[in-house]
Amino acid sequence: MKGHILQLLENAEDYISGEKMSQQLGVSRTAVWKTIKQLKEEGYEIHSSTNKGYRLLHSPDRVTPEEIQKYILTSYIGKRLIYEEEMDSTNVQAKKIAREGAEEGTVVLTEQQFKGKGRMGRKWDSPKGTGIWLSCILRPSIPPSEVSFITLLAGLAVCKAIEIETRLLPKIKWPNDVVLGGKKVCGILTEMNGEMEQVYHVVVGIGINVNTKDFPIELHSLATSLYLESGEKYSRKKLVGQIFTQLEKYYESFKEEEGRKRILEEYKKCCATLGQEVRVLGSQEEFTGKALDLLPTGELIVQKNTGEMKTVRSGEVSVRGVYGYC
Ligand code: BT5
Repeated sequence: MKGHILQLLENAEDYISGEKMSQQLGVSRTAVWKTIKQLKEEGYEIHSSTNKGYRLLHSPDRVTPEEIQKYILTSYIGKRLIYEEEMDSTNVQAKKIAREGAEEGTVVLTEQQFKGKGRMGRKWDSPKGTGIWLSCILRPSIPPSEVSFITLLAGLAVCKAIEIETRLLPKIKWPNDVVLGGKKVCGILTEMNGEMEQVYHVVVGIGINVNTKDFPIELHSLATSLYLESGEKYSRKKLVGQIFTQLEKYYESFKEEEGRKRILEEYKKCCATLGQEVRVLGSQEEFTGKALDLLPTGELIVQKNTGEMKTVRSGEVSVRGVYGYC
C-alpha cells in the first residue's frame, strides 16, 4: 500500500486528490490518509491542500523497498528484498532465510546494524542512515573451493558501482576491501553453507560508508567514506541499484570459464595490492614479501623475503601493506 501511494505521488505532475488515489487503489480515503500520515512520519515531505489533495515535495534518503524499487534494473538480484529499520546483522538474517530456502538473489538490507560483523569475528561499524549494509543470497553450483572467487567478484562489482555513481576511482585491497585515498570505504564478508563437494548457498555481505561524516576514534586512520573523499553526498538508493546491476553482471560472467578470465583481468587492474610489499598474518604463520600475481582461482601469490613463493588463500589471513593500508 505504502509503495503504491508513493508511486502515485511520484508519478503525479501536480497534486493528486485522496479520492483519486482511493479509487485507483481500491481502498478507502481514510486508508489513504493514514498511509500519507505514516509516510510523513517517516520523513517524506508531502504537502496537503484541502482542495487539491497531496503533493510529494521531498523523499528522504532511505533504502526501503519502496524507495529503491525504481533503481533495480536486474533480473534476479534484489528482486526480492527483506528490509528492516535496524537489524543485528544482515548476514545473520540472510543466512537464516537462506537455510529456510530463500531464493537466489534475495537481498537483506537495513539502515543500521547493531551487531555488524567483519571477518574472523571482527566488528563492523554500521551507523544509522549513512551507509549501505546489505547481504545477498547466491546459490552457485560450485564446490566450496571456488567461493573465494565470489568474494573477488563482489569487490570488483562494488568498485565499479562506486566508479559509475560517483566518478571516484576506488581500488581493491586483496581480497575484497574497497579503498579510497588509502583507507577502507567498503568491506565484504562472504559466508557459505555447504558440504565437501557442493555449496548450498553463499551470503555476500557488503558494507559501504557512503555519507559518513565521522568515525569512532579507533577507525580514524583506517576508514573513510565516499563523502569524506569527495565532499559530496550521494544517493544510497542509486548506489544500491548499481551494486545489484554490477553484482549480477559479474556473477553471470563467473558462470563461464571465459567470464572468469575477464573478471580476473579487470580485478587485477583495480587491485592495489599487486606489486606491493605485504605482511601476511595467518593463524599458523606470519611473513612479509611481495604480492606478485593472482592465480586463476583468485589466490594471491606472494614471494617471501626469503625468495620462497607462497600461495595465500582469502579467508584464512589478513594481508597488510607494509608501507600503508593497501
Ligand atoms: C570486513 O571485515 O571488511 C567485512 C565487513 C562486512 C560488513 C558487511 S555490512 C553488511 C553485512 N552484514 C554484516 O554483519 N557484515 C556485512 P574485516 O576485513 O574483518 O574488517 C573489519 C575491520 O574493519 C574492523 O576490525 C575495523 O578495524 C574495520 N572497520 C570496522 N567498521 C568499519 C567501517 N564502517 N569502515 C571501515 N572499516 C571498518
